Amino acid sequence: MPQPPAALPAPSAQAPGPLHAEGLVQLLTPSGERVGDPAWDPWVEHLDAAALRGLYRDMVLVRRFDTEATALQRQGELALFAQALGQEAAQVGSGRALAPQDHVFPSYREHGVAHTRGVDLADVLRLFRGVDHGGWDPVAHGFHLYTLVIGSHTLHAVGYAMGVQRDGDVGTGDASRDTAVVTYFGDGATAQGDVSEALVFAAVNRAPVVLFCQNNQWAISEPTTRQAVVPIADRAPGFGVPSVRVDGNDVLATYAVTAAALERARSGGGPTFVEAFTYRMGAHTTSDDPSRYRSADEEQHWRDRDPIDRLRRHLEATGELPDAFVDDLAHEADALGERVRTAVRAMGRPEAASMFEHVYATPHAGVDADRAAYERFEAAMEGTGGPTSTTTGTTTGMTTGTTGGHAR
Ligand SMILES: Cc1ncc(C[n+]2csc(CCOP(=O)(O)OP(=O)(O)O)c2C)c(N)n1
Ligand SMILES: [Mg+2]
Repeated sequence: MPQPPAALPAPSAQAPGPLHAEGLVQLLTPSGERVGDPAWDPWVEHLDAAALRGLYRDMVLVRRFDTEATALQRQGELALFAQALGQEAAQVGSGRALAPQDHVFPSYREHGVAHTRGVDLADVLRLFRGVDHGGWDPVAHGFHLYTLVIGSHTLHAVGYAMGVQRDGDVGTGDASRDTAVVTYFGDGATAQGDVSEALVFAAVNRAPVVLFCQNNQWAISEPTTRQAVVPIADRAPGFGVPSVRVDGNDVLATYAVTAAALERARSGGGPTFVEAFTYRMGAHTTSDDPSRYRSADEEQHWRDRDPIDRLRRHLEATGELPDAFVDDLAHEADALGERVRTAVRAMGRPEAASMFEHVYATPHAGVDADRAAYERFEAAMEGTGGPTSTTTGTTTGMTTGTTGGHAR
């Protein structure tokens, strides 16, 4: 039996595992100290103290939203909720690097990015309440609808980026025209075939796309070590897509690497893969109980590296976080919480027949047949006391429990 050549080392000998944190791009240490990096400093040097406070405000508001939405689910007002808790720096830093004309394809916990795209966070909860397929206008915000089919939207993003390229909106040198596309997905998603296909199409077409992976170290109960044996970012160069690993709990560093990747895309330089190394501090969703598969010590380790605390420490150390700002922000967060609660409770029930709308942009025989069958069913139920769209609506999936049997 021939032996494999000794020159072929085992994968684990080629690179450290997917959870190693050495060599991440970092501009703020966990204690809030600004560290210089000649390669990345130029991308953030225009951010003055007011801009940093703006990033801090974004993160505080997004976290308040997260807490409020989780409470609403526990009160039975939402069917399900997926927290962004712990990922605020990855999302706000990257989101604030975008230009108005850029277009984002998120997965389902990108509330921080939604906020930076001007989406009313209350509207994000329409989907989680089960009263809407989306909740906002993707074109108006350059922010596509949430996608729950893991990894599928990375293909949509690359396809959209190829469209942008064919429209001639890349590499013109006009800063208000050149456009980049960003797709957000998780560490677990990188094990899906769709993401590999997206990388192939992005590379060979030199698509103006940034593939932004939030490695939050968990795919529900599966750790990243079950998805990869090398750092996830190391995969991309094999497809011909350059990659960068960044400290995802450092809002400045995620801003810098995303700004650079976006600029590369807009100028016609092609795709970039960003791995933001972060931690999902909450449960996967409100249907999950992480204490069943990870330790309290691990959770504490990452609480000590909270992305919001990091920027707060920096602003405090530099004397740039006045009490008045903190007080105003606390009031603003309270008002946001109140507004979200009121808005959610006021969301009406859709007509059941509306489920057939917006499935396709153009008329579709299959959807028409489904609608007709549904209408026949409703007509047959008329007067029987059985289900009709006005008596049961489509919110029957709404439960007060923590495990309502919803797809997760
Ligand atoms: C194609 C597909 N397979 C499985 C699922 C079930 N599922 C929902 S979330 C999830 C884990 C995703 O983990 P990751 O990509 O790391 O994203 P995260 O939730 O950590 O943000 C899985 C397997 C799904 N929604 N879609
Ligand atoms: Mg994950």
